[in-house]
Order: sequence, then C-alpha cells, then structure tokens
Amino acid sequence: MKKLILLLIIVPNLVFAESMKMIGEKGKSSEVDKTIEIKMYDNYFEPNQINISKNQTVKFIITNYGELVHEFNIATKMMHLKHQKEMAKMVDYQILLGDKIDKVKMKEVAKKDHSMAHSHANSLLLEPNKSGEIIWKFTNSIKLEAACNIPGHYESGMVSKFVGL
Ligand SMILES: [Cu+2]
Repeated sequence: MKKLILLLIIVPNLVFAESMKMIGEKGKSSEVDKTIEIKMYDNYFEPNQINISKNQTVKFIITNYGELVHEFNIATKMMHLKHQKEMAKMVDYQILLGDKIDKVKMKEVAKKDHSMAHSHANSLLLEPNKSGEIIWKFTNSIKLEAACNIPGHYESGMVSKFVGL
C-alpha cells in the first residue's frame, strides 16, 4: 500500500518532467540567439504567431498591457488543457484575483499543494503593467503554443502559435 501511494505521487511528476523535456528546456542568457517582445492584452497576445527554429534559444520579454492578470506559458495544447485546471484552482483558492496575484496566499497554499506555486521555467504570471522574461531553448520539433491559462482567457483567444519548429 505504501509503495502504491508512493507510485501515485511519483508517476504524475515523472510524466510532467517527461513532457517538460519534450517542449524544450530553460535557456541560458549567454546563449540567447533571438529576443522577442510579447505584449499581453485582455485577452490576446501580440504577436499571435511566433517564428522559431529548432535549437534556438529565445529570450521573451513579456509585458502585460491589460487590466487583468495574464500568463505566458510555453507548452503543448494538451499541457495547457491540464494546466487550466490548476489555474482554476488558483482562482478558487483566491490566489488569482482578476487584476492581482495574492503572493502571500500563494506561498501559504503551495506548502500543501505545490502545483499552486506556479514556479515553472516555461511560464510567467504577470499583474497589469508588469514585465518579465523567459529564456527558453526549443530543442524539439513539436507543436507548441504560448497560452494564458487563466479561466476563460485561452478560450477567448489568448494563444499564440509557434511556427518553424
Ligand atoms: Cu490571460
């Protein structure tokens, strides 16, 4: 029984680590080939198509010009759909508050539920008028999208397609 419980904890994490490898890896600032500026609005990205070549390390400089909190997350469509459930939970826990992120509550809740820490290298969560960056190395030929997985945003068009991989 103990082994089973351990497996149930480890397997989803391994699956996640595996899919993370599939989409690429955190890039090094000394290896950046290209810088792309991303603007976030309510609810869309500019540009909505991003040209990338395999093995490129890209620095994304992301600014939220909207009035709501938005996410920039690099993943497959399947991964986004899974992540949308976590984001819905962040709203339930009142970590995500429309135009604000309650970081104190986030830390507190993440002690019990690590998925609520929202601390993966492929994603950035930004309040209005904030900027940040992600450096990502695209190591595989795979269909990827940049998306905002806050409830309702993806469905209303907050997604950019990566082309050229
Ligand atoms: Cu959004």
